[in-house]
Amino acid sequence: MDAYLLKKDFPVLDDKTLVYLDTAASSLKPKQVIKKLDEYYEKYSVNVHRGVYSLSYVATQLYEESRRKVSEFINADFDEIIFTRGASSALNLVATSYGLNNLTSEDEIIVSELEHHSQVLPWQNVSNITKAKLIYVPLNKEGRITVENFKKVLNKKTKVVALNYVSNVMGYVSPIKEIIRLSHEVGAVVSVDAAQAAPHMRIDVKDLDCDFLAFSGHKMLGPTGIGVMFGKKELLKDMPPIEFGGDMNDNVNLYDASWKDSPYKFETGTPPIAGAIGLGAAIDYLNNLGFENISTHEKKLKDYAVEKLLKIEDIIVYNKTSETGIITFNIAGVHPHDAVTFFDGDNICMRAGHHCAQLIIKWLEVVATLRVSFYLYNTIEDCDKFIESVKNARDFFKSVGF
Ligand code: C6P
Repeated sequence: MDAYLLKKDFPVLDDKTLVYLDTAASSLKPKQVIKKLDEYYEKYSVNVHRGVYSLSYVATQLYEESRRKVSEFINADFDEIIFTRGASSALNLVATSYGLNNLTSEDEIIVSELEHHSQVLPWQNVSNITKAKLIYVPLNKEGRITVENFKKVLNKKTKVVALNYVSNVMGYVSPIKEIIRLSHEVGAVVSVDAAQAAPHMRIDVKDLDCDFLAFSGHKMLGPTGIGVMFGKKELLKDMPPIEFGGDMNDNVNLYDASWKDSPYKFETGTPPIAGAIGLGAAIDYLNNLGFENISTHEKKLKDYAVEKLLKIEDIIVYNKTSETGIITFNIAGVHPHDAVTFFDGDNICMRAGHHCAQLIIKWLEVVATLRVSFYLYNTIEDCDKFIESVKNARDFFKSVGF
């Protein structure tokens, strides 16, 4: 895999001075995906499932073809793939439809401080309404979820386990397969937040045996406004829709109505057609490269950058042992928002703040952090520019008395 060559696929990188290190927030989009979106808008930009004319039939075929691609991408069945607005709405769908209808005050929900707000807040809401108890897995001293610590909180009252596959702040890969196996032993269902996993590693929902899994298209080269919720069909069958309206219904009477089967009962109204088609193109692109190549490349860049970062005075790296392409760090005494403004001056895009994961930021006992996230289009040259900018930032802020 030649990242220098791949850069040519990404129009935003026509600006050769730009160093894009914020893929965990959203990836850049290759022209292969943009072309597919253009094609839909230029040639078939009509609604799906409704029109009894050829153009609508073509649009429907393209939309459903993307569902097939997504199902093969994560080894699910076709009707287990629900298109949503993104990972957040997918995770909310699980909590609202499954959680609100299956939990009582006798039950427990396991989450962790390592979660993105989109995984923890929907379950806080379920807990507030149903009075089911929210239980946090104690993190180990590195801030990881471990099987050993998970066993300490798992018990017969656990009905739902809602955890991340990869943390968006620490980049750690959770031992999710073993967590799922243990959860099933006590009869709990597991909802996996795979927003930071799907862009970087092969996911096999059958091998994991997870009950639900969510991710977003825009973090994996796809368009914004499209996400995926996977659910096992035996669970989806009994789950009620959470939005009502066009296309999700079967028979409608004055005072009641019936719903289509999954996935359609969860896809109310005109779906994100272009988004789904673009996501299919993104999956083709990733499959072509192969996840082995992608993750090896990201890890190489991350290890290279961490080694150099640690040689700079006043740099604190919070996740030295992470297995993925995310580095979370600070320059001692410098607010991350000041630092990130300095980096922007060097045309380097990276994130500063709590990364929509305040619980882990509080756990780290800091106000915010800087975060770099590598992807397939980043190069050693990007790392070198980033390191140079960090050195300059550190020297500048020290010189003005920070
Ligand atoms: N994290 C980040 O900069 P949406 O925004 O719905 O596409 O994805 C939500 C989400 C859920 N889980 C995890 C682990 C995530 O990282 C994200 C999005 C971005 O870290 C934006 S806050």
